[in-house]
Amino acid sequence: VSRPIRNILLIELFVPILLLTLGIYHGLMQVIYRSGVIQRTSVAGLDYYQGLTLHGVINAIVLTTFFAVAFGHATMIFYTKREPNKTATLVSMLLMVIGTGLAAAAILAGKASVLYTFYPPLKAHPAFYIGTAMLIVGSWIPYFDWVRMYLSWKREHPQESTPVAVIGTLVNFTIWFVCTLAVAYEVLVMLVPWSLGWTQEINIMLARTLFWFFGHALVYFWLLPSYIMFYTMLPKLAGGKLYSGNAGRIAFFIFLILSIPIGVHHQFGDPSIGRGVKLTQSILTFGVAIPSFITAFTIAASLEYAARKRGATGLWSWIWKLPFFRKDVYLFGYLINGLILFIFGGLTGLVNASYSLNNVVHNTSFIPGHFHLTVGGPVFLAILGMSIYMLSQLTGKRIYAPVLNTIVPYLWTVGVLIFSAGLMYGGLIGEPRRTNMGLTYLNPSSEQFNPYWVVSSMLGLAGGGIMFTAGLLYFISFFGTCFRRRSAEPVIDLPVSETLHEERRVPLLDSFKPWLAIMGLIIFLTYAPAISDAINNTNRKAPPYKPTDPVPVVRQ
Ligand code: HAS
Ligand code: HEM
Repeated sequence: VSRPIRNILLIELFVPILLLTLGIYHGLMQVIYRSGVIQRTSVAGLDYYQGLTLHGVINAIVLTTFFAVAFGHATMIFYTKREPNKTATLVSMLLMVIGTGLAAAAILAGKASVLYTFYPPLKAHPAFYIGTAMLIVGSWIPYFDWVRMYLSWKREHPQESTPVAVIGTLVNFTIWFVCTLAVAYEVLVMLVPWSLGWTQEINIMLARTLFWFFGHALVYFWLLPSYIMFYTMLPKLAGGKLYSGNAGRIAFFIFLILSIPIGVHHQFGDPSIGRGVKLTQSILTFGVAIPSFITAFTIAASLEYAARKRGATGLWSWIWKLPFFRKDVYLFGYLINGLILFIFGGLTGLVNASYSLNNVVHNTSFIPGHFHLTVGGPVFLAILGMSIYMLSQLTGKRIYAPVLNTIVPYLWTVGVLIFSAGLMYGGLIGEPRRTNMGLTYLNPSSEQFNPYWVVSSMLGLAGGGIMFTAGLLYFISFFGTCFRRRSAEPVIDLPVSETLHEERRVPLLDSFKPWLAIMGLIIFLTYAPAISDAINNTNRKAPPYKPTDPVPVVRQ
């Protein structure tokens, strides 16, 4: 890989991990505020919602987008043996870095405490919206370049099946491109003019519907790079082979058609959207769990094969033959822990997707419990593991403190399990999300004090503390590696799992066109009525709230 591209990739890995230090600090602050250990509206000049916004935006939007682009480049370069266009790659990186800077400046200045979902009625400074739009547009540019690289590779290899990693990357960025069109409309046509004061009114239901068109597809945009690693690297790291490459191809194409038309499952409680749309999108949500079940069985079979190849016997005891805690295959530790967390993340997702159960858990701390097991599980661990792996390869430097790096994913997993168990237990007994509970529910001198939420929020605090510690150990290893001397030539060399069986090329699994057509059709059928409902049924009003008090303001 040429030097300019290498340097751009390194910037795309370094900038978000540097910002992550702030993101992880605010994770710790969140558990401290929530558990009532402090009863204040702000700490170190940053207020509660400002911190929550920094936490969500940095961890879930900035880190994930930068990583998807950097990892996408690495995958496409490695598998197609072609380089991306240098100018396009540079422009994309600059747009992403400047956009992130603008958005971060607006949040740090206290002018954009709108949370990572940023829909109205919360209003931010235009710099926040423009910065976010630049980050998104910057991430589109490589997509078009990769399509070019793929087509050129395909012309040379017409009879070969497209590698699973290439299908995964292109599927992921197609989902991203289509879903971000809705949020681009929301930001540029609705939010920016409103925030500049050019328009006085805004259709909140339409803005929310456009946001969630993007919002749940966004979670699969976070997840798919991890899935690429599970299929194409994990079996090799475990010492075995991938049970089926075509299973992976099917899984990615199902994600392509079902990631977007399910966003309304975040709006089961929104009065404007009709029951028919909610029922349809609820059913499709169960459909989008299918590729994850396919993945669970395929990867479990691949791991079992690897363990038996190493001489394992017994129905379950083969698990212990896997290379846990091995410094030289630390990436295995990051990926397997992510999978273990995802068993619980996936099951809780299915709870959320069930319309009647959603009424119990919506807007409670059950939801952050769920998503720290998903975005904070397989997604975050794969990002950490692969970022340090790529850093080490692209700089030719050996990893600093490899023992710390090896235990990070295990410590993180213990932390998340305790943290999420606390939040989800709390959610089931009514504990709210996005609430500075130290001011009210967990402040014994407040008349809103609720002793039932002490245990759950303390579990959140204990788990969060362990997660924070794991984060610190990772930073030592990551930044320590940056400051080492080069000891090898820089390369991009990804682990590649062979498939267990000889696989024929299946034309349907090697062409994007039919899947794109189905994708367009389903999106149209599910979202035309949702958007029409959002435009036409907007006359129901919600009560106003103050940011310091979870109880609605009563108008006299
Ligand atoms: Fe979700 C809310 C439903 C997956 C993230 N989700 C959220 C929010 C986030 C999020 C951030 O239907 C909150 C948004 C907000 O701020 O309001 N989610 C689902 C469903 C799935 C799902 C059905 N979510 C994810 C993923 C995320 C994510 C992935 C991030 C990356 N989610 C919902 C719903 C809501 C929601 C509702 C709205 C709730 C509300 O009311 O607000 C499915 O995709 C899950 C399918 C997954 C599985 C698991 C398969 C298991 C695997 C592991 C196998 C393990 C092995 C290891 C092989 C069925 C693949 C073996 C081990 C050895 C040692 C051998
Ligand atoms: C929200 C803790 C790491 C993504 C939260 C909340 C807590 C928390 C307590 C607020 C829940 C609420 O009141 O609604 C932590 C701790 C972490 C950590 C202790 C580690 C030290 C992460 C990571 C990610 C992440 C690594 C993603 C990669 C999010 C998101 C939100 C959130 C998206 C929602 C923000 C919002 O509601 O606007 N976190 N977290 N967190 N966290 Fe984390």
